[in-house]
Amino acid sequence: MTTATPDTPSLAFDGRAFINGERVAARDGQTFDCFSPVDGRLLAPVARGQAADIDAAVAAARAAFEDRRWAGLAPARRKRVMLAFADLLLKHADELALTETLDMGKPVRYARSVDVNSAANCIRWYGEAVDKVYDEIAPTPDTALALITREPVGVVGVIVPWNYPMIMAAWKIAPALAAGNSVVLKPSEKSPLTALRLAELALAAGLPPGVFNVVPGYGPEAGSPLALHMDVDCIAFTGSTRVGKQIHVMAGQSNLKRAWTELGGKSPNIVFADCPNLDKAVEAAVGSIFFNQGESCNAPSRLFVEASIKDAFLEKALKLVPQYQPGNPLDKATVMGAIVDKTQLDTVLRYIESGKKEGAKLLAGGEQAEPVKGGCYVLPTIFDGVKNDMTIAREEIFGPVLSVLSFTDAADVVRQANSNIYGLQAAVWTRDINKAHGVARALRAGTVHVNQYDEDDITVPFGGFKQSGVGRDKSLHAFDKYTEVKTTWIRIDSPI
Ligand code: TXE
Repeated sequence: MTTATPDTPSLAFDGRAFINGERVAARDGQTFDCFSPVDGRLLAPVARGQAADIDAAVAAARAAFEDRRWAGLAPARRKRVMLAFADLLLKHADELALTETLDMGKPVRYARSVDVNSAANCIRWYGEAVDKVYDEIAPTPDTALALITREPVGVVGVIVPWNYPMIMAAWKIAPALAAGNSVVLKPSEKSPLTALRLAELALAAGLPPGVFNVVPGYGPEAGSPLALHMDVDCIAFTGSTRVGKQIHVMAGQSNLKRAWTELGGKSPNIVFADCPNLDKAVEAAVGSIFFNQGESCNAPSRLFVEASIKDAFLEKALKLVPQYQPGNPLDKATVMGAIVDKTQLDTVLRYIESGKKEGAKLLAGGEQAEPVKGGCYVLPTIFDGVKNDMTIAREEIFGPVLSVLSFTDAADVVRQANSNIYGLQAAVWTRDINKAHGVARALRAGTVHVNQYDEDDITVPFGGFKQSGVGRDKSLHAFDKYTEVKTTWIRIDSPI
């Protein structure tokens, strides 16, 4: 199936699965149609993977792991393959960015500058780590040597969502592959196309067949068989808290595979009256909730502004809203694109209605838009007067909807911020160093930002407290998920 846009070349999408180094149809030949949220166009029929396809992919991954065709290579060689893989992403950057945009609706400028670059950088970073991370020797008595080594866990199942399809895949496959594992990846049924290309590029870079397999399909049909599989040693998941809980159950019901989950968020962004730079705080608050159409697990969706500066803050915020009007994601000037599909669009609109019904005050947006006919768009939306127990303050909306709340003092805002099931990220804006440290320490979140919300780097761990999940992506901490720690005792009968 090919598709063309006025200023881009036509693209042909291959929706077949990728198993053992080859493109294959689903075992029973079934497909599902992959549509673009940009304008509703059909992009490709995609293999509708089911248990039999997962079995085939896991068997290929297991065979590759057992004969050590990847883990057995010298670390310097594995590093070279991963660096070549990262280079190939950059070589195909325009194609990958356009595919991501058509598949899930984000503006092509960010698909190119953020998604492709971050995914390539992540693969390069873990590739570099392959021949730089050392194991340990325990401080035991002279009579023995105890080696503490990390070994690949085996076959890693990866299930990713649709909001950052390439980046989420890279955060998991890069450390898993760098540690010597084999991988079976199930992308979201809403955005399967770039993952399939990643597998082709990895093979072209020299990754042996069978080491990285991709099976597209629906969650219950392809995701569950992967999470339940008796020959999968680890399952790494990013998605909703609802399904994340099932992933841990499935791991327990089957072979007690290691289960790691990166789930939802309702991140509090706390602005005190002594915020050092109000304009910056406003830009960060507005820009970060509307980036990626609000479809980010770490979006600062609860904005707490100290009562004495709230009016001034909101006046500045409303002036920025017009910059975020949704536009055609294929247009390089667009900064807010399409919601991933009609189902998610309806979810976002339902939340907006609940905000109105429960008594929040709509300051901006609040309805669907149609910058491109047939696409899924919603206006950037701001609610003031939100109470922490309203649905729009409690639940993850995953759309461009900002809930503004107020507070009286540090103790009050920390209590409100923490009274939520999630604990992914948080931010605090103040020029008082004691308040910054005290509040940052009291916030139950995996990451806390102070006087900014934008810093991000592959060197820092990412993950949540509470129901935002278990485990950390990124940084060297990610190796904890994809390795087993082994102790080898060696007796030393010293002749001296
Ligand atoms: O997520 P799902 P959905 C949140 C966000 C969003 C909501 C629903 O609030 O509005 O979840 O999105 C696979 N066994 N996040 O429905 O269903 C599925 O095929 C195994 C936050 O897309 O969790 C996809 O590959 N796998 C989040 C992946 O799980 C199953 C990102 C995520 O889908 C499965 C996405 C099953 N039974 C949504 N059911 C974040 N943390 O960034 C589904 N899947």
